[in-house]
Amino acid sequence: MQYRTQVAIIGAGPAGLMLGALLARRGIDSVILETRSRDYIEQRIRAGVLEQGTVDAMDEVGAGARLHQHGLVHDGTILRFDGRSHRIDLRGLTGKAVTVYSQHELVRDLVALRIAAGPAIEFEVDGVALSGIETGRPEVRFRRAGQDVVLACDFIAGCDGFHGISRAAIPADRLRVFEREYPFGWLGILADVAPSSHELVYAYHDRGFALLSMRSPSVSRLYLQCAPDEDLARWSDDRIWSELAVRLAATDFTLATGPIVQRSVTPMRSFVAEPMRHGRLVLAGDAAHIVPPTGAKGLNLAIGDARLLAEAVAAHYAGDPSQLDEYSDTCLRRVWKVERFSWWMTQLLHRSGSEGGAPGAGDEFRDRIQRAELDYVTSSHAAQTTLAENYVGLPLR
Ligand code: FAS
Ligand code: PHB
Repeated sequence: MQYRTQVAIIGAGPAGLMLGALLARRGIDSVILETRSRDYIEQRIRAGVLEQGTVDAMDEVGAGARLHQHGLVHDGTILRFDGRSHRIDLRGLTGKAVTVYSQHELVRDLVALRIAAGPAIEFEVDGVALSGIETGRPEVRFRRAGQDVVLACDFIAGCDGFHGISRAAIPADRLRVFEREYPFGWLGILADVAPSSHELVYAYHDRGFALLSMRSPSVSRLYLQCAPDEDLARWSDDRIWSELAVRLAATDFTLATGPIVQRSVTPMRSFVAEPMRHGRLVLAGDAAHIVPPTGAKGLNLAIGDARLLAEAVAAHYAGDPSQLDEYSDTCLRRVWKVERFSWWMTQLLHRSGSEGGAPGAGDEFRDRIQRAELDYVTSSHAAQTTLAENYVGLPLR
């Protein structure tokens, strides 16, 4: 079978779904190809904090109703160390806030919007292969229900995440990769218990980093620093809760516990692939870059790419190819700033040598620098403004 569209989008994650929705708003036809099922992508627990730009994009495409109904607007966030809490007044410092809303809910909203409007999402495809990206007539071949399909298109948007196939379609002698793997990861839990803080708490502790986040007034999301290959079997519910209680301890604070309904270990890396365009292939989201989750940027960076790419593709069809020619450079200028912030937040808050949860023989010089940085950030208006303007989201350009 063969058919055609203007933009073939590989991947139905936040980048691909937002790109498809923004293109549809501009009258541009697209088809989204997804290897997983609808149920699978709508239940995949990942990020939880949306920048204002992401909220604005959801409103622009008409998918913001549930987000405004269930999202939790946060005007501040808390840094905690030595048992003391230091609130960063995001709204007071920047005039902006962030919204706590699960990534899988955002995916659900965008899938529902797309299916209601009609344009195709081909779920559970396999054997996806790109060809002709250096010509004016690229094609995507894939199998759906055992049938071979050829999708002809003008552009291919590689939105298939870090483990997708699109990045590899760029010739190795044209692709430059920049990468840093961190010597720790996050053990994350989802628990049926009301969050013990109204705002997120980022805790620096001798035993390692901990984060108190949330998904709703009755569901908590918490993380603790661990080894990148931590064995979850070594962590009973009691051990998780008691370690979180130690790391999050503060005066006038009690960590409420409850049933843990989901747990996972996520390793951490910083990764950037350049360029984000080769011929008729353009990359967006995790297909091109990864940030450690400390700064809550991965999802938001993916949406930012989709917003820039939709504008560039629309300009191309309106006769102006310049934005598409500049797409990679425009994206990468913002990507590297967000990589820097995510790296900085990660270095600030994670202890060296304490991956196993007990103070190890870490780097004492680095520990003193961390302590000085924390003292500086929590005592300087300028430093807090810098943290806040990155945390609420940098401008697209
Ligand atoms: P995604 O990976 O979300 O989506 C890519 C899609 O492409 C997937 O649905 C995949 O099934 C599909 N696909 C892959 N190969 C394909 C192929 N060959 N053909 C068709 N489809 C294909 N970010 C935060 O901000 N905060 C967090 O706390 C956080 N936690 C995370 C935890 C985990 C375990 C992971 C993996 C990521 C986390 N992230 C977090 C980052 C995450 O939110 C990503 O930044 C975000 O999902 C990026 O969106 P996409 O670029 O759309 O990629
Ligand atoms: C989350 O709720 O998943 C979350 C929140 C803030 C972060 C990272 C993850 O910095």
